[in-house]
Amino acid sequence: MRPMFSFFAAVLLLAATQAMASDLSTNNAWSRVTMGAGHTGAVFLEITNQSQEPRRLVSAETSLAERAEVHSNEMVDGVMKMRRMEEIEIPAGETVTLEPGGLHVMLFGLTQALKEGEHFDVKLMFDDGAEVTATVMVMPIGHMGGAMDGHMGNHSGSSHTTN
Ligand SMILES: [Cu+2]
Repeated sequence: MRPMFSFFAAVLLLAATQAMASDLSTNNAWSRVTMGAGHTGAVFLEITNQSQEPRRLVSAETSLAERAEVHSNEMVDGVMKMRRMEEIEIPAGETVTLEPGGLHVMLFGLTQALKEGEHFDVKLMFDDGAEVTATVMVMPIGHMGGAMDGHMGNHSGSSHTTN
């Protein structure tokens, strides 16, 4: 019995070590062009939880904004309203997508305008103490999808007519 027990203990330890290293990841982080300093912005991305337990996104921060909050968009009496979330749960083994019209990371008090083609880092903090840094691509106004979707096509006519 004893060697068998040690074997399982070693497997569990290994699994735990790997989980700590890389069980939360992000993909396709993007934001839209904004106006200048003091304005707000929103970050959208996919968060994947490869662990065996649910994880919760509890806060975020970036050097480009005074404050970042986790928000949802909900219909209240026919009107779309933003609400601050205490946390966003990422179920075990699943991916949650923050996207326009739904969940997002809200940036308050931008230190500068977010300009198309630029990128910046946002740090996401989870309830288990994990921190994941996502690189956010700034996409044109009106962009709806991920950072990679349609990125190539948006550079052909780069005049400033969208404002
Ligand atoms: Cu918001």
